[in-house]
Amino acid sequence: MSSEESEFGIIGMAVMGQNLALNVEESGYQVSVYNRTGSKTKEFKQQRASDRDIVATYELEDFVSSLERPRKILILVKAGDPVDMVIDQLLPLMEEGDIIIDGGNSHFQDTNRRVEKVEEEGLYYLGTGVSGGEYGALHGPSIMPGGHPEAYEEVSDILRSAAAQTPEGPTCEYLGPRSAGHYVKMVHNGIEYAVMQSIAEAYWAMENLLELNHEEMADRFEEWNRPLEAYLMEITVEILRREDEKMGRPLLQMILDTAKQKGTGKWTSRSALDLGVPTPTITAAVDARLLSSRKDQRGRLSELYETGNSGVYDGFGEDLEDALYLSIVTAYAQGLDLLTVASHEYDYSLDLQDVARIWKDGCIIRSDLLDPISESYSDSELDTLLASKKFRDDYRDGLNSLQKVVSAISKTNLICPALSASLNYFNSLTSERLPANMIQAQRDYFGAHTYQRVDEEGTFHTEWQDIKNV
Ligand code: NBP
Repeated sequence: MSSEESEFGIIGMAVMGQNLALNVEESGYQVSVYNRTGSKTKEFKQQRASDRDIVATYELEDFVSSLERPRKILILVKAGDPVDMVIDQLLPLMEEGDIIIDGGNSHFQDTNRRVEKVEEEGLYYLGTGVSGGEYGALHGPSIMPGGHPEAYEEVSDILRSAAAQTPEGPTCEYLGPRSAGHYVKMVHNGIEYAVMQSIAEAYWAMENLLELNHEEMADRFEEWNRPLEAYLMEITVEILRREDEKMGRPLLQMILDTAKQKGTGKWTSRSALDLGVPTPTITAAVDARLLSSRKDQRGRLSELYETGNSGVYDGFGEDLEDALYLSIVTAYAQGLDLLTVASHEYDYSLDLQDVARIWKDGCIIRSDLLDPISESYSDSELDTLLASKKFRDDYRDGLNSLQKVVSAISKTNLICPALSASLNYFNSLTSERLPANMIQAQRDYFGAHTYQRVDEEGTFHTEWQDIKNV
């Protein structure tokens, strides 16, 4: 063990913990590491960290006492109960002013509870979203910290040096009190779900309607991604080009069409519903994964119905690019709208310009699109991206393509739930009149819920039926 005390500690030596330990050490800090299963720590120290200033510890007491005060401990264990178990083990060993950072995908309400518990003991708790997967953790993730600002000041230099570095600064910024960081990370993941689903639908239409091969599809996505520089588009290109070594054909063809989920998309939709914020593209993406998982049922039902793929028309391919672009923009618009409302509801005081800036690099939804998004939010009055100058023009230019693509795909048995949800979201939000007058009337009819009128203030009720004669 090193004779000096470490400046930073990490608990959890799975993918994220190992890579972040190497990253923080690379930034010039001595790091102590600990994992419940000691053999993983040993293997890490002997292999990846052999020549690094990383102190491997095998007892939690040794780990804690290897750290300088105030201790700064990043937990990167499986989200849920393991985080509580680690906190319970740590608290008796730590001292006032020490800082626990939860870097996992914890639910924001769990983070609120943990902040309260840890702060009651005189310590600090920073709920901190970390995105960028394995690669980001090693080379510079997007880091979304929330919690007590004084505690953040203590760890700011370390986190900012580990984050991705952009011309506008590191992709790590203090976001707000309590669970602000984990809330932003949750919504990041919700947007991720919606962008992934939109891309999957474009791929599906290209393969089945345009009948392009995998290389041709990769070329198109690559071309479409030039102005976007979006990580999810980049990996789509690589995925389409990857061959299955065993079968000598595109690997994608050999991958089962059932998508799993860990729950962060569902959390986003659920929170949006709780706060009364429409996020239909994100919810459509969650539903699409659920539907995909019904593989057996899909197989059985597909035999009962005719299929037809007659939706293609001249110019469909060009329109598909615009449709995908608008669906991606709409995914960000919905996520940012949710953040606006959540910030107000939970007193996070989020700065959406900062949020967009720290998503610019190091995370799964990184894209050059975040530049105009961040610029749009320099207008503090902006309530939706749909109203910003830049995106208003984009919607005007591309809307017809999105309409034609959704309409064409809808004439087949192919699916486009995210593209279609984006279109309906746009149409709803830009329609001065909606058929909700009928909903009001129906509610009043069966439940005497009353309604408002267009010509008079107040609430009204109509006796729609003669109860005595029903
Ligand atoms: P995992 O989520 O796979 O968790 C494995 C780690 O949790 C191991 O170190 C394991 O220790 C530890 N652990 C468990 Br399981 N139960 C424990 C307990 N009761 N007490 C102490 N330790 C326990 O690791 P990961 O994929 O590195 O992710 C870490 C966090 O970061 C998660 O919240 C994840 O959602 C989030 N995240 C992951 C990614 C990614 O790309 N993987 C990206 C962004 C965020 P053991 O070795 O003793 O079993």
